[in-house]
Amino acid sequence: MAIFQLSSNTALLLLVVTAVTTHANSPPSFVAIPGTNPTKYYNMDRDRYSEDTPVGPVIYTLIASDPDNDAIVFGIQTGSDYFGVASQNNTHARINLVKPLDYETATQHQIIWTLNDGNNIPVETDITIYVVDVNDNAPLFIGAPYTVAVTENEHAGTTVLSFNVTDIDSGANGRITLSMTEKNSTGDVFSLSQHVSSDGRTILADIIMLMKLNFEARVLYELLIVVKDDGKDTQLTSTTTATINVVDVQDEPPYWIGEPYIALVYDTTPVNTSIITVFATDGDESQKRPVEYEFVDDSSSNSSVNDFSINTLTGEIFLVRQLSNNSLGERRLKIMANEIDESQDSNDTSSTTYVEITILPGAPEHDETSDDISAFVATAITILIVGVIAVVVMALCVYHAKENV
Ligand SMILES: [Ca+2]
Ligand SMILES: [Ca+2]
Ligand SMILES: [Ca+2]
Ligand SMILES: [Ca+2]
Repeated sequence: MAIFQLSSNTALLLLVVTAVTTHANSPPSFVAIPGTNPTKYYNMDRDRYSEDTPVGPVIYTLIASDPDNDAIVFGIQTGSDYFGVASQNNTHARINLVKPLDYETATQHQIIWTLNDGNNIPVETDITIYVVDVNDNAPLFIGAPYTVAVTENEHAGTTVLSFNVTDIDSGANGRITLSMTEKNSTGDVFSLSQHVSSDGRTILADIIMLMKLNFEARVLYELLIVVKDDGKDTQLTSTTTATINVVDVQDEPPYWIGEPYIALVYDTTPVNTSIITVFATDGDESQKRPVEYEFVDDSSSNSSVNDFSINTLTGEIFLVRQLSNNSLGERRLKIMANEIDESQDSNDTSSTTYVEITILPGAPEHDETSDDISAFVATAITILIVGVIAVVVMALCVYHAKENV
């Protein structure tokens, strides 16, 4: 019994000694920010940082305390890819960014801070910080610049080009508007139709042809397209071009070069003489078909073509019959140029013109008799002049001879 009493007293004594020599050690914790309700702490929780916050400089100072005044070591268990402890002392840690924030990559970050007093298991504090968007992305034309080919026989109202424009920023920073102007505009040939997404950040745009194109009038259109976001502080724009190449189709007849065609012929002009040449060329400039020529009967005019022939390939017109006094006057020959369509995939097209031929009385033929007379007269005049001179010389000689006598 005595032994038990001693042991019991000894145990009590040991307990008292232990309580005096080893007190319980409490873990550290973040310090509350005065006047916050609900209470906030100096630990960055729910703070917001703009995505253009610079990397390096201190952005926040954590403050913690330890009931036992142990030196606190701050650490980052999660989130060290973006955040770092730049420097620290026993109660404060200065935090900076080690990588740029990017709202478009992550709108928030989880960080687990650790507070280690060296005596307790490190205290973990899980916080969230939020990234604030800035207007750091210009709107983007997907697949730009744009080039399309449009055949000139496309109907008005056809959509010739569709494209997407988008802006990856948020809110007003990503809300975009689109406009289009035509370089060297001669009127509204194209219009822009826009289908805007509900958040305003994506536009599906159609370019619609308001009128039928005409390769022979214009082969190229260039549209300047501008997109602008609605950024609060700075607005960003992007520009691109849409090139519309007009593709020729066979839709033009031949046209004549060198009109009007007027010729003079004498009724004495020899047969097979070339009178005049007509020339026509396909109006489809990029794919000219060859043309053939022919006379066309035209009862409405004095168009007797019997005296003439035309070379179907060259358009050269010849006299093929000897004219006479009865032929004098005006002739009006109607001529057609026909496109030759070797592919046979469309109808030939043609154009007509007129050649006005005036037939005059024969030009004086070369007269050898009159040439002989002219030569005779000239010779006689020459002889007469020589004779007169000889007589004058002889008279002067006689006069001088008499005076000398
Ligand atoms: Ca933007
Ligand atoms: Ca942004
Ligand atoms: Ca043609
Ligand atoms: Ca054409």
